[in-house]
Amino acid sequence: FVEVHYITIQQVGNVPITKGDFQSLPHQVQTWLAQMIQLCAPRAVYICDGSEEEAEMVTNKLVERGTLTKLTKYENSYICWTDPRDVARVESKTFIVTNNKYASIPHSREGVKCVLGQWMSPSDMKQELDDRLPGCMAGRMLYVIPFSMGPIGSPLSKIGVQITDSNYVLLSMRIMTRVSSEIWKHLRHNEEFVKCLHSTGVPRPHTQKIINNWPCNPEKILICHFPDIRKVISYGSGYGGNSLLGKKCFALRIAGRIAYDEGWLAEHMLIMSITNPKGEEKFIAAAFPSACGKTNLAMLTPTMPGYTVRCIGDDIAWMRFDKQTGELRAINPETGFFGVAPGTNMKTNPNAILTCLKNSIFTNVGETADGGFYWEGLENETPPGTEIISWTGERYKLGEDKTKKSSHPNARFCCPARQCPIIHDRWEDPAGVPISAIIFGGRRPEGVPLVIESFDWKHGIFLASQLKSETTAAAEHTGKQIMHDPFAMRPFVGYNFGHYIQHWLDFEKDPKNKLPKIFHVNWFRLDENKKFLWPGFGDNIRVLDWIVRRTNGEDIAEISSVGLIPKKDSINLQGLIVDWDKLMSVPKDYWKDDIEETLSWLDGQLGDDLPHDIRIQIEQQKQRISQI
Ligand code: GTP
Ligand code: SPV
Ligand code: MN
Repeated sequence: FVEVHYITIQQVGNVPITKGDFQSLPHQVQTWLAQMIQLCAPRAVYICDGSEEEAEMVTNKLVERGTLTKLTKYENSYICWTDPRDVARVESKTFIVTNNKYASIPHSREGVKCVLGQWMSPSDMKQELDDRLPGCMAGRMLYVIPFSMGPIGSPLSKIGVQITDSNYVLLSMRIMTRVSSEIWKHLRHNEEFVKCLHSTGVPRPHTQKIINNWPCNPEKILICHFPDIRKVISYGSGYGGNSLLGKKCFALRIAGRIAYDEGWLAEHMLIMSITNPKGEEKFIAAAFPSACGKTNLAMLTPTMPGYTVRCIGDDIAWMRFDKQTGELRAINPETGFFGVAPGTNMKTNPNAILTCLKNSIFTNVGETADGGFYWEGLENETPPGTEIISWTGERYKLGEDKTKKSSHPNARFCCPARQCPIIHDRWEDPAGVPISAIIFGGRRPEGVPLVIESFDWKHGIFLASQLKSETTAAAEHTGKQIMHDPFAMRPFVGYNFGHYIQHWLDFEKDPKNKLPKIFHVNWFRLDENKKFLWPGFGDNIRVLDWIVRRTNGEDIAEISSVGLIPKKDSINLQGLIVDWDKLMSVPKDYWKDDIEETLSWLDGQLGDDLPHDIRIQIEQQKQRISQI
């Protein structure tokens, strides 16, 4: 065991730079860093270079401290149990800050609480931050993480710099984004970068007890975005969506606003390709709310012979219409998967399991006595009697007590995308892949058929605007309520949602744009015994096949009051026992109520910001339903 002593060669104010050359950083970074160092008052500063040695040093430190435990069954993989109060995104503490309130949120009707983003004024936010940031890193190391969303140096990519006092965040950022000192070279020409400040909000000496060696400050969590100046400040939480700022904060909320300004799209979407038995490949993007099936669809193992699926991304897509060809080209700005662990197994998603067998971090899952991971869904792959240590530290033997839960329902694996057995060889292509179809979907236990195709672009945007889904453990909502989640972007949009919908509608105005077909899917419809009517997972290829054939113009759809639906027998159901009529029915009473409720919700939330085209769509849908 060799102890490394760093020689302090630089200081900012009276804070030593432990590693890295502050003076060689791009000027605009130095200026911002100097201010943040002074404000947060850390013990020292560590400028990350993205190297393996750096990761090893930080990992060892976290293992020594007990934040991470090595999983001896795999290579370079670790388990982490958080403070049980810090396990999901906190939407109620997430804000967008702009001078003009209505740049951030729509003009909701009087008395309606806007749930499509929360706004705070710059002066109120300043007060909140003044109460939190000064000295917030006292006694801790401040890490400076240069990262790129998208391939380094690509014209579609964006650069960020995250400051954090959490080394768990540093390790996770290394998996989820491209962290490298190369980044600095691309900033030299005064290039803009997204400023990301993160603190767990636990300066030393501690005034509160630290649970599980997981510093956090749940009472004071605040995640705020300043889209005008491309800045994010996150305080009090170490959980993924709150702390890995490249992900939802930057790649959706800030990038969404940049995309609005520049004429492209930043979406909560997976990107995948499907190759049919004839060898024809099509790319699709799909948006489902959190924990509603993106990762699973992006890497599905087809149950239909002759089909191949490849994965480009599982959570976020940046897309723009090519000026020359008019194609919609998509890139995945991330480099890793931060996926829902429970439910993932060799049957539902073997590719995810195979991706996370090395170089991975598992958060709030259970551990087996022989140093492996365990979560609900792995019952059939783990011998009964295996000793489990749950994420809350409880020990039990598998199969003995069915009430025991090994993992938090929002437990996550974090693993490098390049390890995915079906990662597409063009997944890092800076030019992106051409999208032929866009799918929206949610958890709809009732009334909503397996698949609907939109009549046209406007109707597709209406389908996306009326998206609803049962709430999941990915955020702090309790119970299973059906919630509106337009475009699967309710928690992630960084500007006025009315402008966002209009932005989508406007792509139709340029005749050069090759608009992809838009679909709505529902894997989650239940029968009267609360059993899924559709097997899902690998069998979803059957629906994707139908969708791809529709993009080729095959005559396999018929008109219903909610959109085009498959003609009977046009979806390959060979080998399945499904109740087609129940799965595909469009019950009049359900949809009559649904459209009324949708209108009242959209009108209440968006008021006069609800685009006129959507009001027309709603009227047309009402007409069609009345004619059933
Ligand atoms: P985020 O990472 O939170 O954005 O979630 P996600 O959209 O990637 O969801 P994910 O693929 O991780 O799925 C979440 C949960 O839905 C898991 O527990 C899955 O087992 C379950 N699930 C995914 N696909 C299907 C499906 O086709 N049918 C059914 N019944 N369940 C599914
Ligand atoms: C989601 O909640 O949609 C996620 C996980 O993908 S998080 O990184 O927490 O946002
Ligand atoms: Mn997500």
